[in-house]
Amino acid sequence: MSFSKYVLDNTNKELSTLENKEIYIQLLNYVKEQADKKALNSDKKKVYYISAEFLIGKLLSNNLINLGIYEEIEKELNAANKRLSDVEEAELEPSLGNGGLGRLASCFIDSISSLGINGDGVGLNYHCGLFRQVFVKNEQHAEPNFWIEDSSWLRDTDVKYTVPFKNFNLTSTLKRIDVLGYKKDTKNYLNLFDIESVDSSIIENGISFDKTEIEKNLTLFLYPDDSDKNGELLRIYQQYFMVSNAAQLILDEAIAKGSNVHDLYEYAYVQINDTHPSMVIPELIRLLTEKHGIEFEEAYTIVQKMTGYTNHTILAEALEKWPLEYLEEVVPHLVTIIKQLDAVIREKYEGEDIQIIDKDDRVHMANMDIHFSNSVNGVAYLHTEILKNSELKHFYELYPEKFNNKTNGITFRRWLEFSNRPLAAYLKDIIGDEYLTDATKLEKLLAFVDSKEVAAKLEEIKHENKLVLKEYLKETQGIELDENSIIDTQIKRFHEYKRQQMNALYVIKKYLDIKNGKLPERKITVFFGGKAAPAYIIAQDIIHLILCLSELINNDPEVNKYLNVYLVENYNVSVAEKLIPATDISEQISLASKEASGTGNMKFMLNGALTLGTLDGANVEIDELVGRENIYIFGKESDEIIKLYETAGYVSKEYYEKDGVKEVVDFIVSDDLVKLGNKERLERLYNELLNKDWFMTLIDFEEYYAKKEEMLADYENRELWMKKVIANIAKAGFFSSDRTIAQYNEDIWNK
Ligand code: Z57
Repeated sequence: MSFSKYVLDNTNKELSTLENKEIYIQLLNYVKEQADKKALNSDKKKVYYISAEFLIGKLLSNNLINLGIYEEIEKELNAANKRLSDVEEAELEPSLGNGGLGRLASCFIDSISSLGINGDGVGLNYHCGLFRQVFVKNEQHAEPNFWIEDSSWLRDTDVKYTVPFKNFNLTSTLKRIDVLGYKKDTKNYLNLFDIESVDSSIIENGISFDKTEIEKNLTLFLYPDDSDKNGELLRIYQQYFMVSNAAQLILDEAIAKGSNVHDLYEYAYVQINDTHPSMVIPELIRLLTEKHGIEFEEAYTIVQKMTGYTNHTILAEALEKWPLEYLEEVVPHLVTIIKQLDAVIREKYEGEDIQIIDKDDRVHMANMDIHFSNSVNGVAYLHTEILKNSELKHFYELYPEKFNNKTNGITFRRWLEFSNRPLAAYLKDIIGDEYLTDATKLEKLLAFVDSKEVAAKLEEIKHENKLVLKEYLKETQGIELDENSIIDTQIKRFHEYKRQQMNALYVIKKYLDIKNGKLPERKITVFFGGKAAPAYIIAQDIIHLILCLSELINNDPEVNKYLNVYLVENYNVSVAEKLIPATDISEQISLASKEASGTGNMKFMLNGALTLGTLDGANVEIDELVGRENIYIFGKESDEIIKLYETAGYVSKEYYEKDGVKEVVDFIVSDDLVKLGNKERLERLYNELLNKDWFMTLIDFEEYYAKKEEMLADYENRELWMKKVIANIAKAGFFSSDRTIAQYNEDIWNK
C-alpha cells in the first residue's frame, strides 16, 4: 500500500493536509508495520553486543533507506508539497549515547543486521540519557535531555526479570527497537532494559538528583556524575542491572532453543564493549552455578568460551577499578564469585599487575575480562599494538592467542547514503551502487583521480552541502555560515588528549596574524562541536576559551571577513550528519598514542574532507591507504610520546618559551579575552598549559600551525586538492563497519 493511501486509511486525511509531526508519526507506524513482516534472524548461535551506550541517531530516514523505500516516500511527500527533510526534523534524536564508543555500537548493530547475522544490542533505556548542552555566558550548562515521546521507535515487551541487589530487588522491563538490515528480509533487536519506577521529578536545577534513590534514578541518566561515592555506587547499580538482565535474557533464549546450559557457548557469544558490561562474566557464572547447578570450574570455562572483551582506550583513568567494598554494598553475591575468580588467578600466576583484585582491594574489571574471556581486541592497528607491547604487555605474554585487532568502521548507509545524498547519487552514476554492499568497490573511483569533470562535480556537491548546512545552522543555532569559506571542523567529546585547545591556539595565532596584516587567501570557518563531562573542569575551561574566542572574532569587523569560529551547541549525531558532508578540513589532532581509533576521521574521509592529523588511532591506517601525498600528517609519533611519559621528559615551559608560542598562549589571559569571560577559568587553563599540560599541547603546536598553513595553500590549488579528495573517497571503503563486523564474526564470534 502506498504511504498516502495508508495515511488516508488511518486518519481520513490527505497527506498534504498533515503537519510534519503528524506525518512523522504516520511514517513511524508505517515503518513499524513493514518491520513486523520481517522474521528475526535465527541462527543457532546469537551474538549479544552489550554496551552502556548506543548513540543511534534519528531512525526514520535510516529505516526508510534500509527498507529500500526512501526515494518512494520522498516522492510521495513531494507530490503532497511536503519535504522529507522537514519531517525528519520532527523526530527527537534518542539520547542513549555519549561519543565514539556509542556511535560504534550503533554502526555495529546496523552492520550485524545488514550482514544477516543473528545478533542483538543490549543496553539501558535512559530516560534523559546524556545531558543536553546549552551555552550561557560562554560556559557549558547541562540540562536533562528528555527524548522519549508517546510515539517512538521503542516497543514494549512482556519480558521482565528480577535483578537482586543487596538490600532490595528490582523488576525490569524490556523495551525493544527494531534493527533493520540494509535491504534484508530479516531483522534483529536493540534490547533496552528499564524499570517502571523511574521518576524524573527528582531532577532539580540542571541534572542534579538524589543519587541514593536507586528505584527512581536507575535509568535516568547515562554516565551520571561519579565524582563522589554515591555516584560510583549508582554506576555499579546501573552496570549490574544491565548485565544481570542481559545474562538472564541470554540464558532464557538459549534454553528456549534447546541448550542444556552445559553447551551455552554454542548458543551465545557476548561482546563486552569496554569495561562497563564486565560484570556479565561473574553474573553468568553465578547464574550457571546457583540456578543451573553447574560446578564453578565448568561454569567459568563455559563463560570463557562465550565472551570477548573490546578495549577502547589506554587512558588509565578510563579503565574501571571498583573498590571491593562498594561492590559489597551493592552486589555482595557477585563479590563471592569475583573473589573466587581472583583466587583462581592468584593460584596460577604471580605478578601484581595482572591480578583481578589489587592490594588496595580494587577490582580491575579489564583484568577480569582478559583472564575469563577468550578474545581481547583493540580498535585500530596502532591501538592494538600499544595494548600488546605496553599497556597490556604482561597479559599479552600470558595469552598471545587471545589478542587481536579489529579496526573500527562506520555504516555507509547513514554516513553516505543518508547524510550525503548528492554524493551518494553521483557515485552511483559513475561507479554503480555495488559500494553499498561491498564498500571496497569505491576504489573504482581511482580511475577518475585526474578527471576534471569528476573534480568539478565533487566541488559542486561540497558547495551544495555547505548551503544545506548554512540553512540548518541558521534555523537551529542562529549561525550565519559563509558558504564560500573553507570549512575546518573538529567534532568529538572535549578531552585534553584530543587537543581542542591546540586548535584554539591555532585560532588565536590566526587572529593575531590577521590583526598584524597577514591575511588568509580565503575566509576560514572553524567549527568545534562536543560536550565536556560536567565534572571535567579543564574540558569546561577549554569550551569557555573557544566560546570567548568565537565572540571576539565573529564580532571584530577587521577579522570576521577572514575568520569565523563557532562552537555548535549540543553537538549530536544529527549535527554531525550536516557538518561532515560540508567540511573541507578534518581535524584529527590527538596526542599520538592516546586516541584508540577515532571514527569521525573515517566519516570525513568518506565525505571528501582531507585529514589534518597526527599518526594516532585509525589515522595511521588512513595514511597507509591514501599515501602521504593525500593526507596532512604532523607531530610527534606514538613511540616517542610513550617514552616521554615513561621518563617524565616533557616540560611544557620549554615549548612555551619558544618564539611565536608565548604570545599565543599569553593571549588566553589577555584583557581582550578576559573581558568577555570568566577570569578564573581562563587563568586556570593558562596555568595548566604552562605548568602541567599533561597531554602535551605545546609539543606539536608549531608543526601543527605549519601543516595547516600548507593545507590552506594547497586548497587554493583546486586541481591538486580535488585529486586528493577523490583518492580519499576511493580508499574509504576499508572503513565500512560491514568489514569490521565480518571480521568480528569470523575471528571472534565463530572462531
Ligand atoms: C569512548 O567513546 C571511547 C573510548 C572509551 O573508553 C569510552 Br568510555 C568512550 C572511544 C575512543 O576514544 C575512540 O578513539 C574510539 O574510536 C571509540 O571509542 C570507538 O572505539
